Amino acid sequence: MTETSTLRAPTAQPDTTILDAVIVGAGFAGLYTIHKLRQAGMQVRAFEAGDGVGGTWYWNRYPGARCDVESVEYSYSFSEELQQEWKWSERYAAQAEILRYANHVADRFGLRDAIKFETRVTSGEFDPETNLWTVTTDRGDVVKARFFIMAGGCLSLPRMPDFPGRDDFKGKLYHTGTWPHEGVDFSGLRVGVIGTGSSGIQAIPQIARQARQLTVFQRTPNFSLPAFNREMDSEFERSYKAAYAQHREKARFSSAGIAGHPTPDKGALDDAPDERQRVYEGGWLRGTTGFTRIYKDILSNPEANQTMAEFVREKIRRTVKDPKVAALLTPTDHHIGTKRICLDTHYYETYNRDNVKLVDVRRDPIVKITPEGIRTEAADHEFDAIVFATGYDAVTGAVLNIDIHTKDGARLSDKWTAGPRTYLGLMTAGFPNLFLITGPGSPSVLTNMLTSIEHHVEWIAECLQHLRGKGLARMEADRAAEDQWVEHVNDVADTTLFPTANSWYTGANIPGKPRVFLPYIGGHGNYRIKCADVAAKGYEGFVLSD
Ligand code: NA7
Repeated sequence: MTETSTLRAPTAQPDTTILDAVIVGAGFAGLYTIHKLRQAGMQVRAFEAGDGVGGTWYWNRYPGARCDVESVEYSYSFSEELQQEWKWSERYAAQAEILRYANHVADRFGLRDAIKFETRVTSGEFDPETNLWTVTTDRGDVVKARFFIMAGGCLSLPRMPDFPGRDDFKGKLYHTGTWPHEGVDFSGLRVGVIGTGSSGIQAIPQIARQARQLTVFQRTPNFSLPAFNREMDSEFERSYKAAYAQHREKARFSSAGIAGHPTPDKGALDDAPDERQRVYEGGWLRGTTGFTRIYKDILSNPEANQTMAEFVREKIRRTVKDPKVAALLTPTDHHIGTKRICLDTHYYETYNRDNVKLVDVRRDPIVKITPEGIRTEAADHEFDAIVFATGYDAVTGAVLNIDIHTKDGARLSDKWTAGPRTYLGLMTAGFPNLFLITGPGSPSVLTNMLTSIEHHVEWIAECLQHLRGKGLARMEADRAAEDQWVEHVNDVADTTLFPTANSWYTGANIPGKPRVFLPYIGGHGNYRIKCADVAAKGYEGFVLSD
């Protein structure tokens, strides 16, 4: 049997096809994996919980949902025709447009027939005798494949805090990550929003414009910058597209997978205060998450960080008219950039509206959800609708939501009890032929996800072709290589300020989740070079066998 051959049963039942790969998810990672592996002549099937493609952009339909990476960068680079023909209408694309793009890609490259929709993968079992994975779903599918590929997303398992009484609420409850497809009309309603991360910060200004009364329950104020979103400038688009290949190459070897981010050689304290202020003003007006990269040491030197944090705090104080509300909205408990920095459109201005109220749940904690609304220690708040903008079980959630185990009883959830362990974020020792796209220990959520996704998919596709070419059936991370990588991931994180914040990057948003800095912060470009080097050395640190 060759690597690409398939076994077909004489009758349709049961399905004895041995696929080359089963892919979890049909977001941007899943779609490209289908395409790339099919191009290599492999037979693949993807399972997708939603009834359409798009992943994050399929689920996150809350008002104001928008990407914080510029649309010319937050898009696939693998097809020159695709990147030339697709026209983005705004600098930062809104959810609906990104979802249209995902659908366009699925149609243009004929990917839909590889996907079974409305089907969630529930388990995967590796048989060391046959080197095959048996994958099962909540719709009763049982399929066998040589490789099992996790493309379920880094921010795809929504987290609902377990407030007592949640089921008793008589109004409507929403989570930003599972928003109704038909949309929600908040006109005339009293609305409570819990959470002020990216999702809350994007949704709050939009909801405030519709709702009769909006109350925001904030636990931690976040640093947010104005996005200065605008319609796509046709001259910018033309010149960007003319040099697309160069921009993409720059992104691939940049720190965050974003060509437009600055690459400073100066530290913040190298400039005199006046000059620094000028630099910050200029950066502020550019409206980008690259703001925290204006100086090379913002994310590593507390003193440097403080100069930038204070600049943004002052902007908040100047925008919000009521000084008490401004003080509540001003972050003081973490270094700027160590929780994901947000880009907004009129977020702070929203608190100047008469119909918007802010509750600080650190001083006045939520006690329970009542049939009428939310009870805090100090008051009862009545609502017609409550929006949970409370985030995700990030990076590991979607992987551990599947019962991944081997026939001889090893379970991934056991192995990762004290935090995820991977080699390069791509594989985890003890679970052969299981690949993670943008897994823990890879740059993933610290980068433009599209850059990281394309890199991983291409690396994995090449790797599978290598195995096929050599007649090898099995690949696994070597435990010692994995241990070294995990140590390196932690060491690099510890040279930065990131681990000091209680963020979803560290798992701190989920009670009981081990506190581990989940992504690799050594820079996308460096990481890419490392992965290429590993492959060039015959997949150094992996064990390949037949
Ligand atoms: P985030 O960034 O995890 O934000 C969740 C927010 O919800 C954050 O403000 C949390 O406060 C708050 N939260 C969570 N649990 C509670 C409870 N129990 N009580 C009160 N407040 C709570 O998720 P997002 O969806 O906004 O963004 C996720 C990423 O998606 C984003 O970074 C972009 O990359 C895209 P906390 O800060 O934990 O105190």
